[in-house]
Amino acid sequence: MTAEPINLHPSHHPLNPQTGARRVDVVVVGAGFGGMYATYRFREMGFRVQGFEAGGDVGGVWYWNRYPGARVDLPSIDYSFSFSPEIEQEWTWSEQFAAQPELLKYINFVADRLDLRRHIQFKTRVTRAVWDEARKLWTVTTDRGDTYEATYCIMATGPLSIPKDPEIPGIDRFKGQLLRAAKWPHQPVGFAGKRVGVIGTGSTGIQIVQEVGKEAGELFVFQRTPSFTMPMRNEVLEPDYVAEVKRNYASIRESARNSAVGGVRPQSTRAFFSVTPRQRQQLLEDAWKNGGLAMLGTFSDLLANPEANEHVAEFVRGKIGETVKDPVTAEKLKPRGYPIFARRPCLDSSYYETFNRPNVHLKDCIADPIVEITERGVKTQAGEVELDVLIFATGYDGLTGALLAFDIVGRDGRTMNEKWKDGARSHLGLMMEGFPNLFMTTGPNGPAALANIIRISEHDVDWIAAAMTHMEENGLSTIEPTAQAEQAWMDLVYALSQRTLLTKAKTWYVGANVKDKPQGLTLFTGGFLKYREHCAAAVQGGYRDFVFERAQQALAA
Ligand code: NA7
Repeated sequence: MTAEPINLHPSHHPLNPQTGARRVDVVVVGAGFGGMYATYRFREMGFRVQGFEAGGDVGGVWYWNRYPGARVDLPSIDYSFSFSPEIEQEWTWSEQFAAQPELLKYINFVADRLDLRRHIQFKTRVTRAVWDEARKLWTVTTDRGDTYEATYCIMATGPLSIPKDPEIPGIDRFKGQLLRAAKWPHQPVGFAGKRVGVIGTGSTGIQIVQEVGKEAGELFVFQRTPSFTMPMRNEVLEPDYVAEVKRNYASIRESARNSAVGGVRPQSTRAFFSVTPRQRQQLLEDAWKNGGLAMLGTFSDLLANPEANEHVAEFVRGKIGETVKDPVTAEKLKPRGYPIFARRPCLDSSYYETFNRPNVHLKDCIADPIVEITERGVKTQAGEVELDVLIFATGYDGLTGALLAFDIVGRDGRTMNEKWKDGARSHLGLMMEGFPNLFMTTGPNGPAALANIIRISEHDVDWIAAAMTHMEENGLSTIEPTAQAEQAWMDLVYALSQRTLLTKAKTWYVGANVKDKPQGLTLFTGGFLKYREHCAAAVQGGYRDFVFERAQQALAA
């Protein structure tokens, strides 16, 4: 990995002497996958681009999430940029599911290869973005006191970038080492001989537990809602396989773009009850053996038919029972009361086996709730667990958190917080009525979280690039969706959401993990391919769902 870049002051951008602001064409907020591609794409179009990133370098979640066991749960081949055939050929993945260090190495490789860092100011948070109606531009200010003026503002802030501490009193009191998965130290952390507690058993907690359980003196896993997790069955990628992939990248990407999940993995049109119980059992056994997210694709109706879903849930509970030796612990680990796959399905290599270790203890926070954090550890109703290290794997203010973390002020002084007070609204997950020239990548009401986020990011940036080209070619200064189009999209998102079981669990997908957050599934559940079709139709229809203003109407910026 390269050393973290020094904070660079982009003095090459012209200064507006009247406002004291630097003038650019495009501001990109965030330097994860979406922000990196946006920065590259818009630079290649000839725009002056300025990126801002809170982290010390590129990478987004993979910059921050350095906890032991952090690993992507989609195949690395899919979870990588597709826009550059050169990069596809030059980079070689070592594992089917890459671990965080390899992902970050890849991200750094791309940043170096495309010379992206000179456009990005790191360790800098955007604090405010205000639409200037007279001059038709965004004024963007940062926590370093910089001000920029930009024609276009791109929010590549990611759906999972604002980590959430648990709502437990006393966090500041803890005298041991407090670690947050999503802000993990850059230096290695040793657990040998230590009493370690982990709060949270989502994808993150599961990855941490199976790693730290091997090393810690004692590991206490504080579980409120158990997750369903399935075998990842990670593998080293053989050179022959990699060579075959490299020869076929174009068709692999094409299949991914034309799939519901934005990746190459089995999907089926077979309904669960269309085959005999024996065949069903065999198919589930095969999926369990194959690993990854194979099980979700085994039948077509697992997120639509509650009865089918429950059969699969029971199959996984059976596997938990077979793996975990202590029947009481096994029972507590078995998720009940919500459909399998309605929470993000997790993949593991030895999570359930970890509970067979004598040093690992499951603390059931439903039967015995956490009361507070103390100086010494975690106090539950039944008593205190003394700890040297306490790890929070307690999730994120997902989908909207990063966009509402600072002031975005659109037309007529209306803020995003006002616009979204009853829940996130957008058109195509890309734009909002009242916020001209402000674009989101992987935004709320798009398919973020339900499909490969890199495919979505690339798609969204390409869509935005096409809209900008349309504007430049036609002398247009602003673009904004109509209120009717936005409402129609929200109606569609809502109607589709009513057909899935995704609304039947308390998750970050529906905002249930954040106190006082408006509840609802602000995700497009029609699949990536359908999403792309809707976005393409908006363009092919001559942007009739959008209003534009002509450049001469704007005062000179
Ligand atoms: P998740 O999936 O939101 O999981 C957070 C976990 O933290 C979950 O088990 C929560 O239990 C638990 N939690 C939160 N607050 C508490 C308190 N106060 N007490 C006990 N337990 C608590 O976040 P992840 O980071 O694991 O995964 C996020 C995404 O990253 C994932 O979906 C993948 O897309 C990758 P709860 O469910 O609220 O009972």
